[in-house]
Amino acid sequence: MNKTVAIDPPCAIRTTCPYCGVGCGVLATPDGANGMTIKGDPDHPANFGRLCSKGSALGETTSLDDRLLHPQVNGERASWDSALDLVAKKFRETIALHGPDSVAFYVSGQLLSEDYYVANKLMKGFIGSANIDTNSRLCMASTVAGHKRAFGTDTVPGLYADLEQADLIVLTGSNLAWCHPVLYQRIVAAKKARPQMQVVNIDPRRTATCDIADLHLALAPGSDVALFNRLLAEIQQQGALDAAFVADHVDGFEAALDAASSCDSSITGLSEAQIQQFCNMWISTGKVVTVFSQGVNQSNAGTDKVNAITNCHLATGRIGKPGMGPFSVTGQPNAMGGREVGGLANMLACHLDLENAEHRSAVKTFWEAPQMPEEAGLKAVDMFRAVGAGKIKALWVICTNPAVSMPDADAVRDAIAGCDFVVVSDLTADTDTAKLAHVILPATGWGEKDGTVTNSERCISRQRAVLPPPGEARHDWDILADVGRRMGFHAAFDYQSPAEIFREYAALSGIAGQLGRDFDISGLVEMSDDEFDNMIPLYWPVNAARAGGRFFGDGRFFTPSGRARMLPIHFRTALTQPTPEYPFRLNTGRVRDHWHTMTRTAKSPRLSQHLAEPFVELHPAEAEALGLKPADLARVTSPQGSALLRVLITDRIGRGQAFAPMHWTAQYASAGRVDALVAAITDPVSGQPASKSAVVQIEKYDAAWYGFAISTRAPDPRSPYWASARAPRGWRIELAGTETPEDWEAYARALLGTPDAQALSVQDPAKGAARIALVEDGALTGALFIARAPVPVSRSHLVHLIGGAPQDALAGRPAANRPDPGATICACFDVGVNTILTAITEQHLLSVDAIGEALNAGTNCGSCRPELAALLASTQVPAAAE
Ligand SMILES: Nc1nc2c(c(=O)[nH]1)N[C@H]1C(S)=C(S)[C@@H](COP(=O)(O)OP(=O)(O)OC[C@H]3O[C@@H](n4cnc5c(=O)[nH]c(N)nc54)[C@H](O)[C@@H]3O)O[C@H]1N2
Ligand SMILES: Nc1nc2c(c(=O)[nH]1)N[C@H]1C(S)=C(S)[C@@H](COP(=O)(O)OP(=O)(O)OC[C@H]3O[C@@H](n4cnc5c(=O)[nH]c(N)nc54)[C@H](O)[C@@H]3O)O[C@H]1N2
Ligand code: SF4
Ligand SMILES: [Mo]
Repeated sequence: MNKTVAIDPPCAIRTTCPYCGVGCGVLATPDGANGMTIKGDPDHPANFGRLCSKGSALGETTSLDDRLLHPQVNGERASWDSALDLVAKKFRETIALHGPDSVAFYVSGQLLSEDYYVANKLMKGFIGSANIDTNSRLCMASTVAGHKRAFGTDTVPGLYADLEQADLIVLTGSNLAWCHPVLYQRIVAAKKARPQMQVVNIDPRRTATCDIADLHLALAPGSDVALFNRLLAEIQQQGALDAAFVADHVDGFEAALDAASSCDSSITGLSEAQIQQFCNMWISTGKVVTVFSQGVNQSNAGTDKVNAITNCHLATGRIGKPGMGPFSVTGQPNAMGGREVGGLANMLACHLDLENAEHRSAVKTFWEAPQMPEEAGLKAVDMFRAVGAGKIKALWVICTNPAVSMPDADAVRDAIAGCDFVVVSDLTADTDTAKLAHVILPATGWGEKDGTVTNSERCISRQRAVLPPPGEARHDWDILADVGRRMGFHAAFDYQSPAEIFREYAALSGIAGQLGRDFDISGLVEMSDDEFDNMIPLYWPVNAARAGGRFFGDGRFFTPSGRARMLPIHFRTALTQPTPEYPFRLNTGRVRDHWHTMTRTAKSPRLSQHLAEPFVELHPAEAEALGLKPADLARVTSPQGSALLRVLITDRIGRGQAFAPMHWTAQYASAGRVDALVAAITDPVSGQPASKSAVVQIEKYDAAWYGFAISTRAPDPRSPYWASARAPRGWRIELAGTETPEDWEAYARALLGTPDAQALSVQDPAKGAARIALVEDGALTGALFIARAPVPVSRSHLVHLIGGAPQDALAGRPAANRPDPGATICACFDVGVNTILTAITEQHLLSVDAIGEALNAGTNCGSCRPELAALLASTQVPAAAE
């Protein structure tokens, strides 16, 4: 087997980025001080050397300052023996008293496949409950269900190369530029090389991804089904049906067409001309890929949206062939691997179904399992409801932060807080979820772990250890296996290495292959430890019959009949509709430089400058009606909860809509957890929450004062509004409150932890203004700026003064002869918006490349290029209108 590769340069270690499902290869070179230098791996087939802003900044996220280095029981340091004995004892006792379904694991698409496999084996095979679900329920469940309905298996048909070979790429519910940046860059490069390639972006918001779109369809939130149903009807009417493919390989065409034809596409809010243009582009282009992500999945009709899309590809036979097919892009680095190992409560490993007796019995025999549950376990939302109701009495949360990321997050937080016994395995004890645990187990993180992940195109890559495990941290598979042994299952959990687990998994996949399943990597069963160590990225399946490639182009599907299914899809409205009390539809999602609940990206000063506080996007007309001005604060309230967010007024969003990022936690903001606002409404087929369609009211938050501070030390903010972020050599903090403190200097000292610093201050009580600089040993260790309106100082200037000379800090702006760079756009070279705008006008720059030549901006990872293009456009439109 030639599955090895030489490492070059010599001391760089080949590994895989732990963020998005693109799964980029990384060359990491340890620097000997717990950091590393990072480069894209030119030989990795996902990225060919590219990395985005998050991947490039990985070296800034491995410091140990916030890491948990030993187990903790009830807040006290504990030995591994005592902590794991306690976990095993509590789980055993709870099961003995209340049965196996009184315990649950909630795991994550960021676990490696080997970790995930062991967690599943322990719960489903040995504890005998199916109460193991994963954050992939919030992420990919609708796609899984949609794929299974259409193809009889949860399989992405295509490859990334299809995105380069397509003549039309339709992106729906995907902000690819920010969420899968390297894939986006591959499309940008392909489009440049073949300008005839066209891109359509379907998203209620005008996102950065629109930069490459020939057509942007700002459809009404939740209305994708109506658009794709119309497309199916047009496919039939315009004679674009692949009748032979449908006759030979597809069931359900007539019913699907009937449903589609009766659907009213005006629900989309798009004009007839726009709809026609879209349908004509799609129908007239053979090589079309439809890429979809959370705008599709996270909906009460998520599975239906997926099938409305697969219907169109099946009807035209445009699937599994070069340059064509439906393409679900996965979110997490191992979202796909999790689906393969059976991470969801209704799955077994290797695409086997828990509720299929033959599959269940095959796995039971293979595992020599004492018992197997016969029915699916609780899906995430129901699981936390059962925790809240006291039905689940022992819960183990691994590699995910549900107190922040689950819908109805306050209720989830309270449920966890009220649970009899909670174990959390994480890198840090500071997450909103870990703070509620009885036992916190220190896991190794990216850069320390070893194992495999599968990306969006079914490519299995290795994550490799670059650094030693810090303190007493242990690998997730090792912790799980140890608990399995302590619960009495010695032989089944006697693993010594991830390679051993991988081989067992590969062997099970061979059995799945014999049962007719597609996930079969039995060709890797014989892999030695060395071969596992040196494994190069490879595509499944890997068995005697085939290696990698596309699925379904041959018309062979994995349903009992071997034929694909088209489904009758009827438009269903969102379950919550705006009301006079809650008039706004709240959409939620991601920003370019943060990852989920920020436990890693917020450690990087570079990544923290792009968007440094939680915000809500609102249309200018809505802001005006609410009396909101730029940079005001707004109280956003839903029937579930409330948040306090900075207002970002923009016409990128439609009337009646609002958008807020999902990232902020109680660790970084006073009230920035947007999932506190999201109702726990789920798709009836997949159980995936509708995270993009909360209803909210928005009102101006009348602060008596606003503040901005910088500090070398972590701040201790107490005001009703605060948001903190890392900055070079320290922190930056936004503040606001309703009660004005009497003594701003005392306030600043308490906030910034500088009781003994020398204070320089300028105060104007009549205007409610104060500027205080705190100096220790001649260096500026803190500064606080207070005003009655949002503080008009230059943040980008001030963050660079932290720890430096205190002179001029009180001015809050650069001297008149030194321009203010403005908010960071290019994170790699720290180039601000004002610098870019000035260069564009003064140097008459006409392209993103020209900006790069002048300022370096956009020339490293390229993640900011869509924003550079938008700045160019903003300067050129008025000129053109003159
Ligand atoms: N920077 C960054 N990248 C990430 C992540 C991250 O945290 N940060 N997380 C990763 C993960 S786990 C995931 S799952 C992916 C998610 O990747 P994406 O799905 O691309 O990201 P989101 O921002 O959640 O949502 C995508 C878009 O759906 C749109 N949308 C909302 N409602 C609708 C609708 O009804 N119809 C349509 N057509 N669109 C709608 C939103 O406006 C939004 O722009 O990103 C991955 N990549
Ligand atoms: N409103 C709204 N809510 C959403 C979404 C949305 O679009 N809108 N998106 C949903 C989606 S798609 C997703 S994927 C989820 C993500 O939500 P979460 O999974 O809750 O978010 P993360 O911050 O990625 O949590 C990962 C945790 O694991 C820890 N960790 C990292 N590496 C390791 C490791 O190797 N081992 C262990 N044991 N721990 C580790 C991290 O420190 C962190 O605490 O959020 C969902 N929630
Ligand atoms: S696109 Fe960025 S975040 Fe995603 S895997 Fe590649 S480097 Fe990592
Ligand atoms: Mo996700």
